[in-house]
Amino acid sequence: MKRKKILLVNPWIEDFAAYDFWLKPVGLLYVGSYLKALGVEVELIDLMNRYDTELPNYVHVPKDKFYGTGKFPYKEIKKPEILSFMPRKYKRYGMPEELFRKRLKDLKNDIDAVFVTSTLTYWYPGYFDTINVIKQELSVPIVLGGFFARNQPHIAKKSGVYVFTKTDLRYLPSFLNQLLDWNLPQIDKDWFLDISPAYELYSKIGYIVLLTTVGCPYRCTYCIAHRNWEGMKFKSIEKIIDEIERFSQMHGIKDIVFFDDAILINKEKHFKPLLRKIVEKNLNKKLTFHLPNGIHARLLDQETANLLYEANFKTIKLGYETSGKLQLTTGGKVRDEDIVKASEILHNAGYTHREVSAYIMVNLPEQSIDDVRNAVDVCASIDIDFSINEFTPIVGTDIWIDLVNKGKLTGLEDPIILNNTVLPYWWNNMKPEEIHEVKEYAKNKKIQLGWK
Ligand code: B12
Ligand code: SF4
Repeated sequence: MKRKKILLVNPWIEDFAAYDFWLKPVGLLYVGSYLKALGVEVELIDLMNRYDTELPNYVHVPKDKFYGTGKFPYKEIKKPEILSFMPRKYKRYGMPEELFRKRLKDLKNDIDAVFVTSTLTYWYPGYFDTINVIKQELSVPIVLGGFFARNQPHIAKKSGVYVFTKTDLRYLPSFLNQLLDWNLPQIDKDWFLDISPAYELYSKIGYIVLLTTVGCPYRCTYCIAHRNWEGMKFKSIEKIIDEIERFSQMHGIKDIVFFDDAILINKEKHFKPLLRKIVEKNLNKKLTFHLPNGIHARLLDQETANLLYEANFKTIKLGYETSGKLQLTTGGKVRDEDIVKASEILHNAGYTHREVSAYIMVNLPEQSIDDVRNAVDVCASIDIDFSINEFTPIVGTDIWIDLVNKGKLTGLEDPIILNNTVLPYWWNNMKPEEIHEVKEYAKNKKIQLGWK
């Protein structure tokens, strides 16, 4: 029987700014393992892997900053026409095109199809440029999947390739059988619960990103998470520990990062036992752990915080988003008092502002500058760090639907202009100067506190 082989590609990011704050194409790596379980061979080209050993032969790779994070190599490129009004430079981050083409040439005739992943919707020019290079080098079917493909399938199709919009990978065998005239069987495996991301496909990486759950039971109006997954899934503690041990040894890395949307849900049965196991197995002695995706302040208790500290968690982000009335109207996941309480609990456990930081959003509809300033003041007064992120309306969220109903968006905007950096330059909400001012306010606050 002829062997079957698929190439996985993590595409370029094209944007005004990007930083490797622990980015790994976890979804694509799950797809890789699922394909292997179906008897398909897989190979990976990750254009965003700063640790790729061939990269320094082609481009200057900036040194790591902290815990395996760092700046991507980049090249300035022409802005898409629709962004010509933007007073900033547009860049392609990741592997130089020359090296990408060389890798593809090396593979020629040896693969049956290429799978390209996607995340943020407004990064699609990078996905399309990646696909164009693949089309020029290989003449096999190309499939685009991931969040962008799922959220914006009609735009994804403009790439001229096949689009896969499901999250349940049970649909993969029939999809491939139809596409490639194969005869793959259905397998009795859950893509998330029974399978691990295929980190063995890398020869060198700087950290491992894992998911212990998928989904979120909250319904925040600005977030798509609850529409992204059907219900919640919790991976077994044994499997998570196995992934941590196996992949950290395989790659000799120290940093383990969790991408979960709601890791504290069901904490008595899920996260606490996981933390206890990490300590019991002494993994905290050789590894550091990070939670860069905001956790739920209200769900934190003293025991969890103590366990986090003992288990050597070094980055803890709290989802704060805003102060003021919007806290309730956007879904009520957190109030000021929850953040204050979480901070107390974390300080009791031994944490400081060096490890704990809150995400604050700016430019939310109906948010005032004072809501943002107050949120900064609350964090500063309780000794937790803060970062200000610009809001972006995600198609399909309640906020987006409301904005369309109120005529504040047409609903047909090109995702490129929904980029959070671009939004203030055309959208009639906060002005770029106001956003700049509030960011300066936050910066000065850190200087006053001696944190900068
Ligand atoms: C990690 C993450 C990030 C990381 C890295 C993103 C990356 N490139 O990896 C970082 C920190 C950079 C990030 C930033 C932001 N993010 Co983010 N992020 C996520 C997050 C939490 C996880 C992504 C993930 O790994 N999912 C898990 C995997 C398993 O899912 P998946 O990739 O979809 O894969 C599945 C399928 O799609 C399929 N699949 C995947 N690829 C392929 C390919 C093929 C060929 C096939 C067949 C199948 C397939 O297989 C998997 C199994 O089902 C998602 C939320 C979520 N839970 O998905 C938000 C999410 C993507 N981010 C979001 C947002 C809003 C942001 C920010 C804009 C937030 C902000 N305001 O600052 C910023 C962007 C700032 C910037 N300019 O950089 C939104 C989407 C926004 C949008 N318009 O696209 C999401 C959906 C979160 C949300 N709750 O609303 N984010
Ligand atoms: S913002 Fe967080 S809590 Fe709210 S729905 Fe999204 S993932 Fe869940």
